[in-house]
Amino acid sequence: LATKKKFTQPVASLLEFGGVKIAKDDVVRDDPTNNVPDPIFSKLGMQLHRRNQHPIGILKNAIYEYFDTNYPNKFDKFDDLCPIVSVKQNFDDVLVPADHVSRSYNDTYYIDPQTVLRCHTSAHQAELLSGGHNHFLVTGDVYRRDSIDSTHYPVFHQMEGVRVFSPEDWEASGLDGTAYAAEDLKKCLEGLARHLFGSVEMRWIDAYFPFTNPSYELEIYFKEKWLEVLGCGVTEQEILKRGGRSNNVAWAFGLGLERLAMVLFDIPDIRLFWSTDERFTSQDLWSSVPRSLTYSYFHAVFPGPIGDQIQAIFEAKSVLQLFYFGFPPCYKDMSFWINESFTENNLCEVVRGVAGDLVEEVQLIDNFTNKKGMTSHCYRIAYRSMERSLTDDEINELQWNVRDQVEKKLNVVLR
Ligand code: FA5
Ligand code: MG
Repeated sequence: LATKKKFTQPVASLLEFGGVKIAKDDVVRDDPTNNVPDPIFSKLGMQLHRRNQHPIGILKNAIYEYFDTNYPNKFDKFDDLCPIVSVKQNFDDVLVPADHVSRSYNDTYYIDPQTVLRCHTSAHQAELLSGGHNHFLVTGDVYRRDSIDSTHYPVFHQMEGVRVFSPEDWEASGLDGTAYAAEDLKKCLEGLARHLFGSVEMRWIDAYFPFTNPSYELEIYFKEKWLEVLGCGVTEQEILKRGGRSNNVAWAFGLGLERLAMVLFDIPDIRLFWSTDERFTSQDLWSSVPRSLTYSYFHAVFPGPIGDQIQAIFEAKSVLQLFYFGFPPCYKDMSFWINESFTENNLCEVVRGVAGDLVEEVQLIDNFTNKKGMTSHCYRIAYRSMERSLTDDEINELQWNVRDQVEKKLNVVLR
């Protein structure tokens, strides 16, 4: 990458990462093989999961604690593996088929045709297995082109866990290796959920991943909805075989750390993890938040009348909503005729490029095809600052710019 000829900009626009250098999109904008925009580029290296006072770092440590207690000295931990990986690591090594949608430029950020921002921590499974690791946890930032709402963000954090078993582990149980691993996996993750939440309503859903079989997802009941928090399963034998473990069986999981932290700390919107507002980044707020929030905690942090006020709100809902929902959302609709190449992920990228974290949600609210076969979409964009009230002028200008950029970049016809 460092030698890529277009990367001849001043050092400030280059990012060096574990010996790998990459350039900002604005200096390689003429490179159609690079679809990493500036707002995403600027997240590289932030490593929220390595900040001990940040909710993501606190959660990582709480999960480590669970594994250290239940499996002393067993799991090797990695939290600074480079998020820039090869297509081979991200997809081929975990048996993602050549025609799988997740490989598309619509779903994944490419630095060049062979290099991506990892879209999951599973990208490191194969190399760690080949490196001789049998029990490991990998935590890192992962990147996906995705839709926009309160539980999806284009950069988020995952923790991967892998455990390899030997025949002696399952032979005594009377189960075959796969059934044994599946049972152990569910027990491990249910134990983790209890460690983090005490009691919480959860359910297992059958799922599909190219790298595990059987596969499951775990959902947790949060804000009147089931929220998917992790994927997992029994590792495909082919992966173990390539890693020199033909006689073994393994399980693997990938946790969405933001999703778990949202439930744990009652965080209403995923953008809050990136807030630089002191009220969110203050050590006091997070470092000693008890596992299950209590109003007395907030009373201690905010003494006096404000504590009373917060207590009242907290009794009704979460204290974070005091900040967050204190500011009103503003909705703007836009309709346009789409073309064949239109995708919602592309739209979301354009909207985020203009409005950044001021965009809360992009939602398709109307979709029809006329007699001539032209299809129109109407999207409703919710704008809301987490830190202040937006003015009408400000929102109108954002929407104006969004319309302009959508028209130019997506070649759609506004209605
Ligand atoms: C995976 O990424 C698999 N690699 C997980 C896995 C690992 C399965 C090992 C089997 C074995 P999935 O795409 O479902 O799976 O993502 C895993 C979790 O990441 C989800 O359950 C969710 O909690 C979280 N997640 C996914 N997309 C987003 C997003 N845009 N924003 C925030 N969290 C997300
Ligand atoms: Mg999933």
